[in-house]
Amino acid sequence: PSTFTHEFNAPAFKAKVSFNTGLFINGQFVDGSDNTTIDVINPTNGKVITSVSEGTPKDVDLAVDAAHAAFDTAWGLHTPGAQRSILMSKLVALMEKNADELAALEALDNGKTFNWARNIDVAGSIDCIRYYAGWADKITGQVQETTEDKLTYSRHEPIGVVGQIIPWNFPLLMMAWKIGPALACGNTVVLKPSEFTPLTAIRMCHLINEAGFPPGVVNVLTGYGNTTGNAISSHMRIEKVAFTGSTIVGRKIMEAAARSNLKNVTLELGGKSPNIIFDDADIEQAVNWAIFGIFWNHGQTCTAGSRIFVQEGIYDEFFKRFMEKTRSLKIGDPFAPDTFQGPQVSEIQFNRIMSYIESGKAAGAKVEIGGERHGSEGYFIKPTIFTNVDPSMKIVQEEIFGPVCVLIKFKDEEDVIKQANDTLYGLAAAVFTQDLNRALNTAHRLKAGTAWINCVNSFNSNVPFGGFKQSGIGRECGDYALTNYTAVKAVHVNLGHKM
Ligand code: TXE
Repeated sequence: PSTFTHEFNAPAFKAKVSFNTGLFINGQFVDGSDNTTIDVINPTNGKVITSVSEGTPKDVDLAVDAAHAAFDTAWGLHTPGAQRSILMSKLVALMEKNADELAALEALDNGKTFNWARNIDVAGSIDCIRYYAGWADKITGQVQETTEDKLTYSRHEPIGVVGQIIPWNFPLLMMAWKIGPALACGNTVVLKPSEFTPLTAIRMCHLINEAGFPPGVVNVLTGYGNTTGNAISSHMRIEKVAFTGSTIVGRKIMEAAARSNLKNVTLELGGKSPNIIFDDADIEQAVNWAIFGIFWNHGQTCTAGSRIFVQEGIYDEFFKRFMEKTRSLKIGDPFAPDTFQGPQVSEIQFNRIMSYIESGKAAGAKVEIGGERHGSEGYFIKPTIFTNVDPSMKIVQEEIFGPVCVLIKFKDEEDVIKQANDTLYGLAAAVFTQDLNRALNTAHRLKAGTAWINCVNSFNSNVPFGGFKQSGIGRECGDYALTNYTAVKAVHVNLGHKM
């Protein structure tokens, strides 16, 4: 397989990085069976960074074979939880050792800033694997009291080979959220990163080998969704699939699972999250969080607070400050220390977002700031604020997944809760107020899997995450995720009951 080599020369990271970029099957880096490759593009300038092997359905079969062999001999019921925990902790130590490199790869490949990548993506991934390393030796069933001549208990067994398909917006973090609970519970993994951002997943495979995981426990196939991804979701010998990505593809995953072997499905999908700011909010904090809510990660966050509802009494002041702060955001090189926003991930996403912006303009919404590309090369889009919107507009209903928000004035609690819940999504919601009753009442009435009070886009490895409505099925993170990766078996032992 080919080798990726890059000389980083950023203030925070100066180093020459080089590693193999093949498919990772049974602990080896190999070419795809068709010998084809996928170009990896640098979103700051549209140029090719490197190319990686392209997986095919045949490669998925090979990876599934390796994962089954590992499950049957070296992992699953063959490795005590404590041993899994030790290996996962070794991986954590290696991730810490290579944290700057992982952050630099993420910045290069995805376009997010090195600082955010280091402090959120990489730090969060390390925290996640550490958290699940702690669970690996604490996964137990229960004893059920039945009758005195019988012993009945349940075992929480690993499922077997699990498939995981992840997106490009948080490449490393989504890998950690997926492999963390799967490995802790004793499953073996066939994972496909996004074709747009494969580099950190490949680098992780090197660290997985270095940590000493048995070959075949983790297999990573770079490849496209409709081939490699579809081969995973429709595979007859994969018992569970976990997916993060668009709602459209989420449906396809579920259909493929239903048509093949009825594998378990968990889905983490899109959102159109409301961010509600009441008159009594701490205005400076509300502005700062609202900025972070929508513009952080270039709006490419499933929980992005893309619909900002501001109460009448505070609206004009909020608007003024929100505009000022938006104007001050620095867009540019992800490796420059003061950059807040880098490029969108790909040309496809750039075009998609620009067409949403055009649709907003055509429908009569007002662009208060932004609404156009930044610079002349790469996929940069200026932070964009729309006002004068109505609920029928696409920019109010659909997930844009870019630095674009709509600002909507509201009257009172009833009014805003009705509007906030008027969406087919239900991933997250935020409310800003100093009134405790109002904060909790509103948080409880919002139809969303996460409700933030006086903050936005805040995550913890031990807190469940997932969507209501069409934002998904199942919960990741916390002990909730363990149930996605265990099969419960009831064992009945006859202690003397005669027939
Ligand atoms: O996502 P896809 P795309 C949303 C966001 C964005 C839109 C499109 O609104 O604008 O999706 O992004 C794999 N069978 N989110 O098209 O296609 C694909 O290869 C199996 C929200 O890039 O859903 C990749 O690995 N797999 C989101 C993964 O699915 C398939 C994050 C996600 O890509 C497949 C990303 C198929 N038929 C996008 N087709 C979030 N919830 O955070 C594609 N894939």
